[in-house]
Amino acid sequence: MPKKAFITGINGQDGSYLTELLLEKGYEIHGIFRRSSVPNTQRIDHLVKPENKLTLHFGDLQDTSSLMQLLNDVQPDEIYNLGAQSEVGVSFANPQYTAESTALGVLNLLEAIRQSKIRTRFYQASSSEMFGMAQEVPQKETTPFHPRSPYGVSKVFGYWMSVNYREAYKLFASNGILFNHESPRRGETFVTRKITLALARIKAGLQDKLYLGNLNAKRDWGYAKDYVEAMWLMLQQDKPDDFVVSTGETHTIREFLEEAFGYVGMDYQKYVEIDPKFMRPAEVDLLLGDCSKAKKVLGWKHSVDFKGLVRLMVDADLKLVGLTPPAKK
Ligand code: NAP
Ligand code: F7E
Repeated sequence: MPKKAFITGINGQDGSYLTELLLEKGYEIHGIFRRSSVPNTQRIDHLVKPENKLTLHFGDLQDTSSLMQLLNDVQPDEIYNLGAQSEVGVSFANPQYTAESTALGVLNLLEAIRQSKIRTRFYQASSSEMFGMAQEVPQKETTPFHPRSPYGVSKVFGYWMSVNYREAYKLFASNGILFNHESPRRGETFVTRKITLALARIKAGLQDKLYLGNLNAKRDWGYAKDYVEAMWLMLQQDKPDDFVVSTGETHTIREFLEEAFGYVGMDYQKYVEIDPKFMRPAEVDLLLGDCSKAKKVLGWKHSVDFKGLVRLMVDADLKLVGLTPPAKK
């Protein structure tokens, strides 16, 4: 019998890479996605084919009774909770909505598991945003949390709920504390993808300027495809636990701009303008992860570094607008 996985947020960046990984491993996959007035499954459409054991169900983390029904029907061996309102900037504009999906959504799913009495393993998509105003550098599993946004606060709630269900009900629940991870499938409003897409459009003559906010914040950016492997590894362990997943390298947004524009022989300063509307009411200035525990216990390590990540994202967006990427040296 193939293992069964249930994925929330299956049509998001990570959901699509995780689905690919689990299909390669022979899993039967069930994912929930939300009804939308326009198509919203572009990231996984290529996976919907007869030879893949992939079923998409309409569902929402805010609809506990449907979650319970689905879990009863599917009886998954593993559950990956990737669904969330995941944009930090948007969470300041819509704090209640963010809390309902990103915080209470976790509780709804945990309760659906508990009440349906299924035996399963649970992965919670926790975030480096929980460290927020970082209390130490680098950040590891024992670093205290100090979230700086409604999104970060919601993720702290989801983290502790997962720990609580592990302790109270002996649920196999693990938190992946993932630092920023990006890819050509990254949403177009996150800063890395916003930069690489704008760069490609500027090069193609489709856009003149790129408007950004704070260029001084530092992030530990990795490649999403590497990071979904860490999620899977966490659920293959003998016991549940919490793990930081990161590259151990940190760079400013300005350095990302220099690397990306420099790669195609352009000077970002000619194109980038600061628009205060992209500044956040409270910023996370510096994130840098120490993933020694994931390396030691899971045997995980990243395969793509900062420069490699920038280049693969620029290459993909150049192709998207019909341009040829620079020749590899
Ligand atoms: P993403 O591309 O924004 O995907 C989020 C997914 O959640 C989308 O499929 C979205 O569906 C779905 N969703 C939103 N609200 C939902 C709800 N109420 N019920 C069910 N599904 C809902 O995010 P990602 O980058 O793949 O990240 C995956 C998870 O990891 C998220 O929980 C995120 O917060 C967390 N995380 C991400 C990073 C990162 O750097 N990427 C780092 C740490 C943690 P729609 O398309 O319908 O909106
Ligand atoms: O911002 C700055 C912004 O939105 C990164 C999510 O996946 O990773 C992500 O959260 C930095 C911030 O990602 C713009 O102020 C400047 O300092 O790409 P971002 P994020 O906030 O780090 C974590 C780990 C998650 O869990 C989240 O789900 O870039 N910045 N100018 C800008 N950011 C955006 N979005 N747009 C700008 O124009």
